[in-house]
Amino acid sequence: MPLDRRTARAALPAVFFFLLLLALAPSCRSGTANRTRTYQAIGRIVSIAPDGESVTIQHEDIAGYMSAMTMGFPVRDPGILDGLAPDDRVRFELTVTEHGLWVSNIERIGPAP
Ligand SMILES: [Cu+2]
Repeated sequence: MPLDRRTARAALPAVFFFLLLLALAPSCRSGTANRTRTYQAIGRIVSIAPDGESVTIQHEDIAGYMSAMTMGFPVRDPGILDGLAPDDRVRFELTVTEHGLWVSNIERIGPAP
């Protein structure tokens, strides 16, 4: 009996370590598989693809993500470009995942200066 109790006590750290792994595993998995970030940006529409599935924007610096440049962005919902035209000054939201990036929201804030 005393021997069994000592064995059980010796096993406790291993049991706690195992429980700790169990507790951490799910958060690790969701942390790597579902890493979605969004960024708010300002820019000027240069052109809109005829199919409405991409928009080229001359954007200002996007803090923590990319510096100012002119580039094309995919759009997953072409409807968000309705009513927008080249030279519109826009505020837009960029969604970035490990599978790509796209404009997830965009609104006109005035004509280009
Ligand atoms: Cu860019």
